[in-house]
Amino acid sequence: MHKIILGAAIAATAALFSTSPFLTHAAPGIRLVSSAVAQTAPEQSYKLGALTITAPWTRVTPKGARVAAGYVRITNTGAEPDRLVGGAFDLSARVEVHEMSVDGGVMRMRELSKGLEIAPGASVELKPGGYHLMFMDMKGALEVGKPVKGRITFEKAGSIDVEFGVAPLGAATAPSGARPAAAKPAAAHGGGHNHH
Ligand SMILES: [Cu+2]
Repeated sequence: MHKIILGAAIAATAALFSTSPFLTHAAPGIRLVSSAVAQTAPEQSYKLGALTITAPWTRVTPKGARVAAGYVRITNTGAEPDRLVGGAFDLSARVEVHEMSVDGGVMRMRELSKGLEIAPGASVELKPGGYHLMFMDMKGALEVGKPVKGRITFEKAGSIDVEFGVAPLGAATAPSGARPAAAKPAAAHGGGHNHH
């Protein structure tokens, strides 16, 4: 059994990442099939002070996974740095800010206990294989097309409520409706509404 050890660096080989039900990150070079990329919809964008939060998304996890990852692009148009320090996610007990990197061919994931700096003028993208929000102790399953409400929290700017679009298992990019590449003006809605 593989266990997620909180607070410790988590290492696994790239091969393990493709098969373990407890890991949610696809290794670079491993491209799982992602369908439904043809739709176009405006990206979701949120303003919080000098910060723009664009296209929050997550993806379906393997059966039995206890964690999921959240991705988003954050742009700081202000003159002061801020820090992404966490957030909330309706299907998880708590949210951490993590960094994933490859060290000698081994993928490692660690919590950024002081958060992730968003420098003035910088645009930081949380994406598979890099920085991400980690949704700990998941208490429900993600389903494609059913966005999940959550919150993103910064040290200075405070918190903003967002909706995370849900992409298929192994998807490398945001689902339609939360897709950064759409590069269209922000709209109030995206990805449809499925409240239950
Ligand atoms: Cu993580």
